[in-house]
Amino acid sequence: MKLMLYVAVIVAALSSLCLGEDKCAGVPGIPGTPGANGMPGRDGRDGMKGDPGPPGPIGPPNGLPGAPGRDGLPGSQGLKGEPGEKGERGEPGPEGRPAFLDPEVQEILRSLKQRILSLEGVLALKGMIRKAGNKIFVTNGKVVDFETTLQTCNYSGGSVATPKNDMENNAILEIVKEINQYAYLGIKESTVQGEFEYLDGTAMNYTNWRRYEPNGKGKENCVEMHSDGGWNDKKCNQYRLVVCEF
Ligand SMILES: [Ca+2]
Repeated sequence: MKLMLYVAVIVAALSSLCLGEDKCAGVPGIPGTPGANGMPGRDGRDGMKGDPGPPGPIGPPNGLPGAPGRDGLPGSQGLKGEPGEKGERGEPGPEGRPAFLDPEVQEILRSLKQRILSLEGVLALKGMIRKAGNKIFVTNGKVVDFETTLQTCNYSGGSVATPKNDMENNAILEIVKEINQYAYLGIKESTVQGEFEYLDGTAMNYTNWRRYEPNGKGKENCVEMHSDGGWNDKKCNQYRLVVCEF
């Protein structure tokens, strides 16, 4: 009741103040009561995608098998297998021309012959071989008995020097004189005492015995060349220069 009285007093006082004036200031109103809450706002935009969550727990056994994994890396190469069966023989090729009609073969032969002649010329020039017709005589400079001479020449693919004419005898003589050593020849005494033959047993068609030779009478079964080119029958265990022919 006191408050009502004060308000009435204040209203009366203010009413008296604006007496005689055209306009009178109003009394301030009492503040209204607060309004009710508005409607909810619209939803905001979606936020950023979150991190993946941790793996889930292993499922119960007896589950279905998963998909097969990817192929692994290739392994190392295996061991070589056994050879297969031999194939059947193929058809024979076309018949070729005889070598003497084939110009290509002939050209190769001519070229080879020329190269061999050139090499022989080089060896002869260096004094390593002596040529006589189709024969080549050569020494290794060694001085050995007849058996070793035979083996040495055979092992080289040749044979003991065996002169069958003056040209061949002179070619061997050149070697004998150069080395200054007598050399055994490819001649031996035959089963007939005092008669000689080639090592293969064939009869001789050329001889160059020294005077009074052969004189061994069955005790000198080998033949040597002296430094005059003449021949002498001699025991086979002497040491003589190796001269081979090819
Ligand atoms: Ca003699």
